[in-house]
Amino acid sequence: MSRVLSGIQPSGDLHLGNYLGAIRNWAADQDIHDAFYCIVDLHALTLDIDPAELRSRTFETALDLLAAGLDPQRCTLFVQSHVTEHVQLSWLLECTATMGELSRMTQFKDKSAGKDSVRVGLFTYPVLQCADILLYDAERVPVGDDQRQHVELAREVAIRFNYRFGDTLVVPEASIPKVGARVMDLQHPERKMSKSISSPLGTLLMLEEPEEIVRKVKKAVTDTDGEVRYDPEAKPGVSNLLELLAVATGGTPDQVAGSYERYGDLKSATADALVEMLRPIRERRDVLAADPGAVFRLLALGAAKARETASATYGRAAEAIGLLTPE
Ligand code: AQP
Repeated sequence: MSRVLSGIQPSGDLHLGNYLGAIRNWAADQDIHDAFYCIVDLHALTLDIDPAELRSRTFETALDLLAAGLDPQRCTLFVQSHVTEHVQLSWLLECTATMGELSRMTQFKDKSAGKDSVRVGLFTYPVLQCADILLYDAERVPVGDDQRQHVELAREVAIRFNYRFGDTLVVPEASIPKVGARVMDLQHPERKMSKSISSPLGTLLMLEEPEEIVRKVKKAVTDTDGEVRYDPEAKPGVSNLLELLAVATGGTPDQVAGSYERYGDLKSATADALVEMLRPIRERRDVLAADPGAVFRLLALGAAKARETASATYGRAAEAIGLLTPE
């Protein structure tokens, strides 16, 4: 089985973009790949986060992932900071990456735009992400479209490391879903739905109450031409709804577009389909939340399992780059 690795930041409540762009595919991959999934708490430190809040969000994210179908019997689920090799390998890779490469990262440009002071971690976190991926010899990285450039960086870093220090790191490839790869904000359909950008009415949470799903979808921004047609460029709002309905019902956006003539009907059908898709996740989440000790135990087992692979890869990389191997 080929190895897959992906991660998610505990930077807020998980939303539909996280679920459709990533987590749903992670759950499907568990049975056909050797899957490693990681809650990347170190990445969340690049944002303004309160310590107590970060701790509780990390735990809540674990609960959410389990509720969304990740099963520690079939995958390795762990918290990034529990496996110290992430930071160790990241430093080795930072010493091979260039300022030019990191300055080109569009997420860095977006997140630093207009700020007087920008943290070093915000600039270098794409290298930590390279370490996350490369530590596990991952061949595939299932992510949403926004992460394409970061996975490309991991490829370049691995290729260059292998060229300079000998064959050490597995070169990964991004795996991006055909539909749902970029779920857009319902109020600002020109930008992606995101945890860290506040847009309460534009963001549909994975654990959203059914009435809220209906309310938010009803208020979603569309356009004035009144035609139900899939055209993300000209009709971003309507196309976003068509994508959501398509993933929730298993069709394509063009196919589902043919069944509706009015925006109101499209919105009702989309809201109903999303309520049904998310219902089992909410129900499982309630059951899991009743036994927090079990979740901590699963995370400890996951970290121990992850460490086996991570320490072997780090050892290989440290030796290749010329660090003295301890006796
Ligand atoms: N809108 C989206 N559509 C499809 N996939 C998405 N992902 C994120 N947003 C969308 C995918 O979810 C996984 C986890 O990414 P993340 O933790 O970076 O999620 P986020 O919601 O983007 O969180 P933040 O804190 O708001 O992060 P940034 O600052 O990156 O925007 C990834 O596979 C991602 O592709």
